[in-house]
Amino acid sequence: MKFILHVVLIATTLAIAPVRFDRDKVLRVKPQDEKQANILKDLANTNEVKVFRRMLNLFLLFSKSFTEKESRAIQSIEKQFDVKEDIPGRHSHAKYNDWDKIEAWTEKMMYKHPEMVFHIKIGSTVVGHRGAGPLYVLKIGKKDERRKAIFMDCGIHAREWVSPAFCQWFAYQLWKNKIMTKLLDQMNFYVLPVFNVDGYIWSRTQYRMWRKNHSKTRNSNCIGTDLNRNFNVSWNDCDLIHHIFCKSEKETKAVADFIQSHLKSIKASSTFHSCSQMLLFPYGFTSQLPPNYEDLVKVAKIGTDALSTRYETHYIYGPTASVIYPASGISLDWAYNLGIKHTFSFELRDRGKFNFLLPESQLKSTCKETMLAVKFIAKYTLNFHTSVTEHL
Ligand code: 0X9
Ligand code: ZN
Repeated sequence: MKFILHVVLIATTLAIAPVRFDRDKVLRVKPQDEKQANILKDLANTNEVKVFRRMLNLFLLFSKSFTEKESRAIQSIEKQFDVKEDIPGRHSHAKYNDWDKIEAWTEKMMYKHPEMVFHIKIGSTVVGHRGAGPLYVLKIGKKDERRKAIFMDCGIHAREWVSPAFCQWFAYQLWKNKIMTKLLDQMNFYVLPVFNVDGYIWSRTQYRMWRKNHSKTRNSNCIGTDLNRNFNVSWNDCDLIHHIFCKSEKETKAVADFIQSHLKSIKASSTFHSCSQMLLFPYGFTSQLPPNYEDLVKVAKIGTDALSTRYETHYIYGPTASVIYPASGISLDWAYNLGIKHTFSFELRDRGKFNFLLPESQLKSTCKETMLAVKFIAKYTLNFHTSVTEHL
């Protein structure tokens, strides 16, 4: 069993200077017995492990000497912690694009396919780059509002860069891929390329491992709320713990309002995260199984089988609470409780090596394999709802 711990030694930074990771270390540690494994498990369960220099010896005690290959992998992870300046150049589907490029890309999509791509302003970012900006969902498909539709969102968690990259790839593939073009004849897609724009900008420019949005939390000096704990589902206890309230965030409210107002047409939804190669479905807030559990298992099984045919990437699937961990306020459960009975959540590549720092070299292959699962879910949803309507 291997764990990667990123060890933030001391980050002394000026308030607005990007957080540097030059003196940080990434340790790949192989526990030698159960006791060591348990200590590491506890540490790995925290989102971020901050360890001061004098404690480093404790970790080094556990670590074996690394092979050359492992050391190279570690160096490559360490390099990625360096926050880069905005990279000049064009938008690319093989790269992690900055927000500016993604914004410009959505405009371009509209101009390129004026009959099929529409901007829908659902709200605004809180901080933005140059002040708050609009938050757009791309409606892809024919104008008809009554058509069956799938809602997809990417980038709810700032540091999971592969997720917005997938939404961009998906939209681009709709015209490249015959099956997708055929699906577009019959259904629409609502694509939110970056849910958490402010967080994404922060992660791109200041702090690579940022997860939440960038709003000021009520009654606290903390910045940021986890948008995937902010949906109105199973909120009684969370209220007391986090001193925030459900749908407190502008982004959550914008997305929730949009989905609610399009509920007649939205038949399925998928949210894209990284990492750990999982296809999850409800519930996260309880260990009870959802009423259409068998159906969801079937879709998840075929979807992940399809995904693995391309590069043999292995996914596990199942209810969120048991497969990953119990969590309240997640978008997946909220959408399900609203009546969208085919709601899935992808935790994209990888599992355990690069984690949130998936190299760009893996971007295309990740997107290509994910498309296979998404295509299956879309086809399944369409058939399911067509046959349901036919039998009414
Ligand atoms: O903690 C989360 O919000 C998700 N894991 S992540 O590492 N991407 O942060 C899991 C929550 C439930 N599953 C999803 N909605 N993906
Ligand atoms: Zn996530």
